[in-house]
Amino acid sequence: MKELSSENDDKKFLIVSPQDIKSGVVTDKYFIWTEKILRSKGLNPRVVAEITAREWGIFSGLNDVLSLLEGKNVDVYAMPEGSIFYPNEPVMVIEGNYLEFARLETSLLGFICHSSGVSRAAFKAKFAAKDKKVLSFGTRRQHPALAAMIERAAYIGGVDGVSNYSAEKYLGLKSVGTMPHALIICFGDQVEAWRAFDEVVERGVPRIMLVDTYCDEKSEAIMAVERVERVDGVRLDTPSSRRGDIRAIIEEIRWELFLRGKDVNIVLSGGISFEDIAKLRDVVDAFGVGTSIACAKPVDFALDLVEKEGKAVAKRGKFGGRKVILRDGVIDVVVPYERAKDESESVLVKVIEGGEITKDGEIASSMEGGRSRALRTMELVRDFFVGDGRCAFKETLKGALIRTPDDTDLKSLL
Ligand code: PCP
Repeated sequence: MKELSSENDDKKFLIVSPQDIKSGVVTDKYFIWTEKILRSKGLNPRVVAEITAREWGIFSGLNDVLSLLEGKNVDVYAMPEGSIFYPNEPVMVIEGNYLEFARLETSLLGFICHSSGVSRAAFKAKFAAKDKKVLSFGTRRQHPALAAMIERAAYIGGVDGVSNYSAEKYLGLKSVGTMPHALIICFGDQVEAWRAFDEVVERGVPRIMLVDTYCDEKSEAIMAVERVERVDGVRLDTPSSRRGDIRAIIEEIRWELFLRGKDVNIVLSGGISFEDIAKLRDVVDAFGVGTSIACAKPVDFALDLVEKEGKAVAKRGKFGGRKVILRDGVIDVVVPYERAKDESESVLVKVIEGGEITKDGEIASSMEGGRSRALRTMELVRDFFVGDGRCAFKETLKGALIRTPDDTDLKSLL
């Protein structure tokens, strides 16, 4: 089969090629049969497809969807990246003849399910950390071909820094980090390793010394500040691998450093959960988070046909007809397209017109724009929970869907 041959066949890694994604080789077999059946019966209806999830999240991955759908004869509307979305709200709408995009559904959903899942996790981590820093340390937990995608999604979700070096090349983001245990073991002496780091690494990089390789975290933290010329912080990588009360250990370390007049930062990493962040943010300055962000549960987006030849349709369990989302801060009202007074107010913007990416599409898929949007949303969600949660939509149409941060699981991380 010609379409299944790949230019990656002679490469060392099992990674599907961008061309195979774009052309729809990366699809589920049932779409191949669907295409064959519809073509043989001369069916190719004009449809409106909506992409919705049953859960809330932070939307990202639009950049790759635009690359996927560019050149297809469709119009696409989408939420800008970094937007919060709630259950049953369309994050994207595709209008066109079904066969134009049918077999791309698998890759399209894959792009946004994974990326938005990572963005949501990063958002939760940063929401829990408040003014303390969150660093994405988890690309080693996933396939390396996904490293830049994961760091981009984490950055959009609100992390303060990403550790994968490829982010510099692929995203233009400066990568961050501390030091591995392997460096200390290579020296066989933690003080020598710390001093070497201080001597060799560029001056602009914070000196965060890893203090749990050979001895107790407190002894090594004291050793670091007393024996190394410049120390900006210490990293404890042990909360999940050691018994004991990590909060008590951190408080002891802070006291000892305070006693010595060394006001250095505490960085905590190793199996950190969102709940750990919320509980420890008062004694920790930065959290290095791996699995909880990089291996986040994907969002359960589905693509459904909601209109066929101009008529509202829906399968069981879905809301039929094209919709408009009206947003006030972080409170949404979803109304039928025909009932919306002013379409321009919709959260969904036209990102592709007749196969061409629009100016709005470029803006909506900007990484920095997405991150600013998510960070602004974080503050609005916080205000919603500490305020009266008032809905400014005074008159909503009967039957409209109203969604607020109460539809998320963020309250427990306040
Ligand atoms: C890595 C790093 C972070 C870990 C991964 C974050 O640890 O030090 O603490 O991932 P997690 O949240 O999934 O635990 P190691 O692989 O132990 O590497 P090293 O010893 O070099 O720090």
